[in-house]
Amino acid sequence: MPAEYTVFNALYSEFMFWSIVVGVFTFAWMTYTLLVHRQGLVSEKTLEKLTPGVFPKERDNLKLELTWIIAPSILIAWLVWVSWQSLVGSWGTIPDPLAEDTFEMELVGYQWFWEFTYVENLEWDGKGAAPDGSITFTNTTGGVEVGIWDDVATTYGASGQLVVVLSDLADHPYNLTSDGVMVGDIDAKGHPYRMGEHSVITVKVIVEGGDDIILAERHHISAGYVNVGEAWIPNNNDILYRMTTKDTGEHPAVLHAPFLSEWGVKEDVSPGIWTIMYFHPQETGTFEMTCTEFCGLQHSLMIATVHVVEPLGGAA
Ligand SMILES: [Cu+2]
Repeated sequence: MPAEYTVFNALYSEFMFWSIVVGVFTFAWMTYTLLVHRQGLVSEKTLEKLTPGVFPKERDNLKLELTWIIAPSILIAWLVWVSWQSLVGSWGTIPDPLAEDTFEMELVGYQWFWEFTYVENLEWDGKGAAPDGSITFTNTTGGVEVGIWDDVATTYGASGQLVVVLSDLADHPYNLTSDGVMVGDIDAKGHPYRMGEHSVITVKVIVEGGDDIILAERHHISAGYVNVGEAWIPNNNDILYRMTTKDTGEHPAVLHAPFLSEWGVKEDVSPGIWTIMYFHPQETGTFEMTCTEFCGLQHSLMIATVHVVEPLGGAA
């Protein structure tokens, strides 16, 4: 079921309503007819003597015939109209790739997995309980500077050890300096930080007893980052997928069709052809993307996870 804010949600309800109306009418009439005209209930005398191949012309009812032609025609015309309008609403305007709130990505289907490639940077906050502004992240050419300010230091500094962790790469702890402010070169291990990486910087305090309290967490994805089966996309942006399918070397490039049921969008992707698909998430959360074009033995396992996150400062 597509999200409530999508045009397909209203369309689904419209079709469901009329299907129920027609269904109830048809089955009620059918049941009535079956019961009233069952064998033995109508006497031999009044039984119609029908001749095979001859239409019982004397039973003509022009009004009834016109009704059952015109009424369904009006209903079908109406459903065509509302479907057409939702398609226009959904596909009518291609998002401008250069616009601030357009987030472009590449999506390639393989037998049997989805590969996402970032062409724009994305940054968002994970969980965090530190007082507002008491932990700051600043992008610099060398990496990300983390600043931890006095109020966090005094709250946790005496009882525990503040730690900054850069995950996906390696745990990299920093001790709190005496003035309560720490600016660390997170890239000390020589990793090409923010270059084609998805990195998570976590600032946590390890309190006595060994428990971790996460104070702040920031995620970075840089243009060039490639990931299989999982993607993060910014909320309230026009998401523009550029899509094709490729071979894996072992398996050939075949037809696939990514289907994002949350937004009701689906599109065929073919070898050697780049095509697009776009949608506009308006809620954060985790959603599924499946393949809806039979593409071989493990077609049903081609499921990717799409996380909608609240971006920092819009799409980069
Ligand atoms: Cu597929």
